Amino acid sequence: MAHTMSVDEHDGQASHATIWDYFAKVPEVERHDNLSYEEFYSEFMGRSKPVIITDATSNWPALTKWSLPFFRERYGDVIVPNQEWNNQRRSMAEYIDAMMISTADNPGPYISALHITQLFPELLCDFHPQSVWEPNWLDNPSFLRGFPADHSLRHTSALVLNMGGKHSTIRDGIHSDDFKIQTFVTQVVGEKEWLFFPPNQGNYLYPHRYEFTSANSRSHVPVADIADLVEFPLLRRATPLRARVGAGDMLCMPSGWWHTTRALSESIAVVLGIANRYNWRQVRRDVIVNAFARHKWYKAPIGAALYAGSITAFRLSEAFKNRATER
Ligand SMILES: O=C(O)CCC(=O)C(=O)O
Ligand SMILES: [Fe+2]
Repeated sequence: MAHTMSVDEHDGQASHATIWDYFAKVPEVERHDNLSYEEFYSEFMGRSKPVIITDATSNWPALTKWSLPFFRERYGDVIVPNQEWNNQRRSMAEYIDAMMISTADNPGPYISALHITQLFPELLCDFHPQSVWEPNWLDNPSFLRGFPADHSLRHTSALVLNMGGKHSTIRDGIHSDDFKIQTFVTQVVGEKEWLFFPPNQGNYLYPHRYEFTSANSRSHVPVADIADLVEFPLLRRATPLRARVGAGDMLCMPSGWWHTTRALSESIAVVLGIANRYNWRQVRRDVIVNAFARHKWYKAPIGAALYAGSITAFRLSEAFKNRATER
């Protein structure tokens, strides 16, 4: 794929307000239909290439049923967990009202990781699980058996909803998903833009070092205002991809890709993160780094070794059980 931008092209332009302006002309993520399971994994996930699948959702009832008003009417009283707005917990009605009046100058909230099974179980009937979502080792009871029940990796694989109003953006800014999962983000309502940076370009993105949730997975680069590139000179070396997704598109993100998003209209998406043989090495490495970061120094090597051993044993037993199908 041709890379389009040089440092000089950037330098020739006036000051750049947002990261979207700065990387306005970069290659697009490929769009495909009619991919077999094997093609999908060998050509894309297995080669660390993001892709948009355009024919995954043709018979999803959600596509004609869901909207922000639909959620406000059905679930307005639900208190939205795990996010805060002015240090308070708010209801779906309050969030959605603010999303409906979101503007470019005054963007409304963007909420993510709303657990579908816990909050909106009826909606599980409105979409259809995809064959490429399997196998998901994070759901396998033998995965990390014997380790803490509240290990955050166990919550990482749930089906969740992300939603926001026009002009809103994901709060985390540029990040890569925790534990190096592979992520499927199916756009159900509205249009959204994505910016993607390959896993090995993390150092151009000024990552936070050793956070406890996941190693190095958040960037210090301020998405909304990068006019002051003096502070982030390495960003000039990054070679991102862009994508624009609409209702029905399933975006498939391989392990470790850095990304950020912005909603071009009101936006609702179904998100699932998984682990399987295509990303297990990255997941294992991340779990080990985390175990080191979490434990006191004298316990860290033992904790990390136990995790490493457990995941390796799990991998071997899966390989043995599935030796005929290679899944
Ligand atoms: O805007 C989106 O739905 C993507 C959000 C995202 O990157 C995430 O939830 O990790
Ligand atoms: Fe993400």
